[in-house]
Amino acid sequence: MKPRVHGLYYNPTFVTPKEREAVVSWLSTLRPIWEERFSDHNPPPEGESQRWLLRPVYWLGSWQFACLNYYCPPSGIAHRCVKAEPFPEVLAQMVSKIEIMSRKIFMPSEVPEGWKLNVCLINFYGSKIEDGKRIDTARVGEHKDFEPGPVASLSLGERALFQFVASQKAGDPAKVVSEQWLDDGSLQVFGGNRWKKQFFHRVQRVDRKGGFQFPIQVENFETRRVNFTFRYVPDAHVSRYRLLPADARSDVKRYMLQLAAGSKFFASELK
Ligand SMILES: O=C(O)CCC(=O)C(=O)O
Repeated sequence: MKPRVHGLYYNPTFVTPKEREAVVSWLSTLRPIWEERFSDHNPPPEGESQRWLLRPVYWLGSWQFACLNYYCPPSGIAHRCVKAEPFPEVLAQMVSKIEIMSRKIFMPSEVPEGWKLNVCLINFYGSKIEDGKRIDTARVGEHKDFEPGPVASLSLGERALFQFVASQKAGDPAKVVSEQWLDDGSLQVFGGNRWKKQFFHRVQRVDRKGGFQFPIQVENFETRRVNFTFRYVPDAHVSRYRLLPADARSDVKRYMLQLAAGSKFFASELK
């Protein structure tokens, strides 16, 4: 893997053709869901309104439902990560390699005790089809990933323009401090203060030139890129659905039911 600067690594050809084939075939068995940002017990704050996320998602390891708010230690840890399915073998093997590599690349102080890549957010990028029209939703606004330690990102499909940005004073556009086109089959790993804590990151746009399309089971959506971000959440911060407080259980029940329709794991969590 080629270091660009300390804490930011990119390998354009990390995924082998055999791994890629296995991942794409496994992806076609998933039923990603669309989530709404808020819920009955977590309504939109003053000045904001309910909204759908821009894209369908699937989480492995533990699920961070948007309406329970995302994992954000040290204050936002309770009841935000709900036990989800384990990684399929092909991802588990790639993750083991990434963990070994990351431990060599990062300084010990940048890798928290107990760190392992035990959570994965799978984002599906493409176009929503509404009334016969295609609406491109392939982007992510600037944000930070608050899970501790390095984050690893695997990309499949159309290349995406990924940027780290520094926030400016109110009203000024964010300043781009680093950018990288993330190619089909690539791995990006970022960690340390600068890339995790100081700067935000975003996906500015996703190309169309490669002609990629994934047969994903989501109605009214065409997927041209899939991204996997692997993160670390301590096991002690992951709740079983049945042990969530009643309000949280009620807010996410509809998603659990949708997931249960396509997953034995979620069906058994609901029993
Ligand atoms: O799609 C990507 O490359 C990045 C996704 C991302 O920023 C995230 O999942 O936090």
